[in-house]
Amino acid sequence: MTTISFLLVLIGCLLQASSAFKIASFNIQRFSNSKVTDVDVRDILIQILRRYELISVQEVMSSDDTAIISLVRELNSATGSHYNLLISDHLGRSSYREKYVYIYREDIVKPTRWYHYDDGCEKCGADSFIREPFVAEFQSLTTDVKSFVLISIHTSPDYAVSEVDALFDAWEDAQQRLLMEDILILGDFNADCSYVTSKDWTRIRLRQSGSLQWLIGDEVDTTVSINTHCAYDRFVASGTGLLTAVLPNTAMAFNFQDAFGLSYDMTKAVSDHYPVELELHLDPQYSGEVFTTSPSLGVDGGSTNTVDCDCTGVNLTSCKGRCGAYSSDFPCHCNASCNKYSSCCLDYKSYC
Ligand SMILES: [Ca+2]
Ligand SMILES: [Ca+2]
Repeated sequence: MTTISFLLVLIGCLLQASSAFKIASFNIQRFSNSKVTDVDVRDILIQILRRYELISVQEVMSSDDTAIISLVRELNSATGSHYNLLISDHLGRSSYREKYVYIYREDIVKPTRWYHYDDGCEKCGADSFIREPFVAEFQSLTTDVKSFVLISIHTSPDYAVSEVDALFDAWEDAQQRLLMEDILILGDFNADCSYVTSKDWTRIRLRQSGSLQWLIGDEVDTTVSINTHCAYDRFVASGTGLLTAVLPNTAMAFNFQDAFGLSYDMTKAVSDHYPVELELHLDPQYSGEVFTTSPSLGVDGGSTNTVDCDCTGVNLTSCKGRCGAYSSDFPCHCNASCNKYSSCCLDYKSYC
């Protein structure tokens, strides 16, 4: 090989490693093995995921991880890149549960610390989230901002207002716990249309805080359906390092139906959501250094705080701070269907 062609190959490798750094959040509606065994759906998912260096995926359904791991394996074989994945606990208050998954280009970005946000005592109905946020700090080689924290969330539509508000507590907790200000809260907030209306914003601290920037506006449509125009999926960011690293006008929904020229039915078979994406400024000094990649796929994200909590001081006959609470042990309930069964606590309407 001549020196010039060697240099071209080297430059090509560097360009491949550093041409862009995009982060996405994608609710892959009820993701399970059926979306991997359907080759058309799987290939579209791969075309979407390969656009990004780091993706937060929501609505991963099964307790075993074979479906999402096999998707990432296919992604790696299609792209020649090395993606790995960090997988949360199976989260929910009933038999219906979901996982959060971070998929990341392991050679240039890797998770360094992670945990499930401790959202209070589920046993007393005093916890804030149906699926507590999954928090992970990442170290990134190619970007200007060298480390940042992602907080993934998929809110309950019924309690989107209180859960989006409670993300403020998860954000403050992450700042204290990780001593980091550069934080991106991302996911399916259900923060629009009938779940969060314009009058609700005044009582949502995450929206009112001057320290946080909402990068996906209320006018954006993140839904595939032609019948809905809702900005459910969001990015909310803090910290000067991260905020200055986000390239202007890159935070948007990725309409993969238009981009790939898909039929409406094919698009809906992939998901009812578009991903939202943003791009980070690259480090002009990036030397080409890479992280060692792991021979195995799938990193266990650990589990929720299982330390037994007690209900001392919790008023089980009130819905104050207990929206969504349901258990056969409770004298009355605060969940969305309590009206139907005439089992609501007396103050349900004023709090939930
Ligand atoms: Ca919870
Ligand atoms: Ca729509």
